[in-house]
Amino acid sequence: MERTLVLIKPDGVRRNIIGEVISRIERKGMKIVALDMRTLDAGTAKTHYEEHASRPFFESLVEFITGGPLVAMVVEGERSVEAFRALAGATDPVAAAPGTVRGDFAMEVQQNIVHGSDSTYSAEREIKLFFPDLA
Ligand code: RTP
Ligand code: MG
Repeated sequence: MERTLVLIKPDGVRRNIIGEVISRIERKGMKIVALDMRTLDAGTAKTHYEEHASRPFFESLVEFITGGPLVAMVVEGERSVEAFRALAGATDPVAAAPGTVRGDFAMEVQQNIVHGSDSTYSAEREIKLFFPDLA
């Protein structure tokens, strides 16, 4: 069964929509197999977003993602990487379709509520980073 790493970013936690996001994942038919609330240190945040290290928004992204508690989850299901990305919607919430998490709850590209791994390869790397003890 395929696994993906989902984050409810600090903006989602601040806005009290943890339950809303989890509910959408469960309603879709995916299973939460690990879950933890934590505040990321800068090192973990930089490793998580290392593909964006040279982008102009990197520093600001690290500041945002470490700026408060987030919820990290491992979500399991058939094609869960693609399935969760579809639930999340486009990166830019203004362009994200209504009915998606970002389309329904966000207006700014950085504060876009959720993260989902973008490939099975990324999922494996990110799950190891967030849940090193998970079997
Ligand atoms: P994520 O990695 O968080 O699931 O989001 P994504 O794949 O849809 O988007 P990605 O390109 O990987 O960007 C990672 C996160 O960086 C922030 N971002 N800011 N122009 C900007 O200021 C900008 N572009 C991206 C967003 O929080 C995005 O989700
Ligand atoms: Mg990404």
